[in-house]
Amino acid sequence: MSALSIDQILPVVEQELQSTQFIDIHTHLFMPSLGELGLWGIDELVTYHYLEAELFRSSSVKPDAYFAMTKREKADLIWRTLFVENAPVSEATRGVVAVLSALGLPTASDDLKVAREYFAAQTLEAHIGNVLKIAGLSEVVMTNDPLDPAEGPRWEAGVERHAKFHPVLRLDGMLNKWALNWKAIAAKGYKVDEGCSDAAVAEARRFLSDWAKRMKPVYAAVSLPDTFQFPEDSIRGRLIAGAVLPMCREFDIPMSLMIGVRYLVNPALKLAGDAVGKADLQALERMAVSYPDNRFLVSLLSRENQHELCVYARKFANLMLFGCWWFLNQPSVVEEMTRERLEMLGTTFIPQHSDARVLEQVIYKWRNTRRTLAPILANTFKLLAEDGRPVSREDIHRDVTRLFRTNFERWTGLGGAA
Ligand code: HDL
Ligand code: ZN
Repeated sequence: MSALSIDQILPVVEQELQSTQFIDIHTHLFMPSLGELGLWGIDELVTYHYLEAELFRSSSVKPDAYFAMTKREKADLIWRTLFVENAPVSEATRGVVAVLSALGLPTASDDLKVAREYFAAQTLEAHIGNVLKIAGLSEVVMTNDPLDPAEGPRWEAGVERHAKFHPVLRLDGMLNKWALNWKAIAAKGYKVDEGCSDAAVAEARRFLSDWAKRMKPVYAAVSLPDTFQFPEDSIRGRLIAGAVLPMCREFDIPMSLMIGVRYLVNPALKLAGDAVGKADLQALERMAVSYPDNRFLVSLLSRENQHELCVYARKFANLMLFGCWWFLNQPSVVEEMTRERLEMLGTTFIPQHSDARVLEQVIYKWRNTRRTLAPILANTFKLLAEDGRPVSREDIHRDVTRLFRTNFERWTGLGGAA
């Protein structure tokens, strides 16, 4: 394997990032057979909840008035306010510009007429293929909540699978909203009760096993508040210990814990109303040490939790860090997080996921990831070369593949990876 000169390392890193097809391990995208749950096109891009939050800072419109508008009215207002009357310099607004540019559409129009005509002319299957190709993705991982009344019945009726979309058994409806949802589980023939007795926990496990057989998820997942504690003599604590983790072991799938959300701090903003809080990671420590036969994917929402999460990943090989989640997914924070992860964990983590809710967002989210990470990865390899170990293109290819594919494939068994 020929050693690269210091000056060759950055261009080779950029080439390997560009030529490697990534797996997007957490999105809110849906395979075509799940119908209108799947969001795509300019009106969905422009009314993304990140942009709705930014609208209210630049417009006199009040949330109630805004949410009473039609989708097109909302998009026209956001476009005018954030893209015409102001320069779209935030991460989320610039992302829409990057998508329009990548699709050869005007990026500085006064209205959305041309973009709407373009998307209206697309057929979804071909458009999905084109978008994933531009984004450099071989496949994406979905978020599928069996207790979502808009989605659960579709899976129960039977849905056509899609090779580029992998399901995830999302458990917020069960773990965070038992009081709201236990009757829906009971209505399906599972003998559960409001207080979630031991018998109910066993039935909840049967419910999860039945869904794991139906959905064949690559992992199970839940988002958790900043106040999350474990173990905990609560409905959530008992369901995690008695139903979720045993099901994950039974089906040999990881459990994804996304911790640190402060839900609806501003309810008027609806999906845009959540904020962030620093979590007590001793809950994660106790879960990792108590369940050595469970594998965990972990993403934390607070920047202040990131360094200690790297320490915990060094202590527990059954923890796999992933992503710069939500309020962390901007270059200034991604750079800090990725550098400390490389320094403390080498390539034993998954640097990013898109969290895309609208199909075309993967274009900008992965363009930004490649652009931000290239100099960071190049610097990592330059330091290695300067410290006396020659670096080859093969090294860089293998490590980029590990970061953005192999780590996830091994963790989930995707593609038969051991
Ligand atoms: O719970 C989650 O999966 C979060 O990613 C939320 O969906 C959040 O609203 C979001 O879209 N973050 O990007
Ligand atoms: Zn998400």
